[in-house]
Amino acid sequence: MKKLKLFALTAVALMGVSGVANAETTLLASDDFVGISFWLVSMALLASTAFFFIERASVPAGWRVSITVAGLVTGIAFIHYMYMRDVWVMTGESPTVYRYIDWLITVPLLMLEFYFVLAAVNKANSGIFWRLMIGTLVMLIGGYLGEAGYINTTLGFVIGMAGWFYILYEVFSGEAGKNAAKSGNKALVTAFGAMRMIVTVGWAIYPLGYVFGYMTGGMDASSLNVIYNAADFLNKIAFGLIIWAAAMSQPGRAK
Ligand SMILES: *C/C=C(C)/C=C/C=C(C)/C=C/C1=C(C)CCCC1(C)C
Repeated sequence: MKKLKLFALTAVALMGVSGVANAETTLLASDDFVGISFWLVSMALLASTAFFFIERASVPAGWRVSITVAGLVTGIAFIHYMYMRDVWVMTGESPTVYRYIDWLITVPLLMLEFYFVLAAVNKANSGIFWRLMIGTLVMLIGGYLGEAGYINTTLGFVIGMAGWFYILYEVFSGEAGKNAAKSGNKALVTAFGAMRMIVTVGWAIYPLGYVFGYMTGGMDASSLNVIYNAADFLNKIAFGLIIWAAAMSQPGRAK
């Protein structure tokens, strides 16, 4: 059974690889640095997905679901990066639709992490997740409408920023922030603080990319994509690693 599964996985992986390698136009040019950044991030996402799913067994039971979600985030992003890379390498255009579909799935999962990390230690109210979810939707819908040209780019930016600020309010001063502060659990307080820094500093890279891509006179697809790719590397992989490190520092982990 195990062998059969491995075989099926290998077959699927090979199909994906040959699909990319067939057409001459899809080969990566040696001076296409944006395309190279798509490649680098996709492979890092693949490696972290394997890492999180394997490491899941080594953390205390209460933290396991958080590590699973971290692996889902990088796994989902890996698949999207395969497509985004192809769009970029073949057309030289920003893969905006794939990018936002990826964000639409992975950002709510990252928000779920704040809830799960709180729930790993104490009882947590699910209202925390729903409020973070509303902030996420406002942020991403505003950004998408602006980037895809449905509304004015500045208006899209303002709506997106409002959603992000709402998320920051919740994790710093709202119920989520207060719960973490009064939990009295060292691993949780450290992890929560680091996750909050990522959502503040790491996430700030996205609106910067948006500004450089759309608002500083003329649109620059190359810098926009390099900035977004670097941000995804940090905010998806490092975010998961922070949770993993906190979980590993908890007493009672499996040896
Ligand atoms: C894994 C993907 C992540 C963590 C994506 C995060 C995306 C953002 C934080 C996007 C933020 C934006 C604004 C705050 C305003 C301008 C529009 C956005 C959508 C780029």
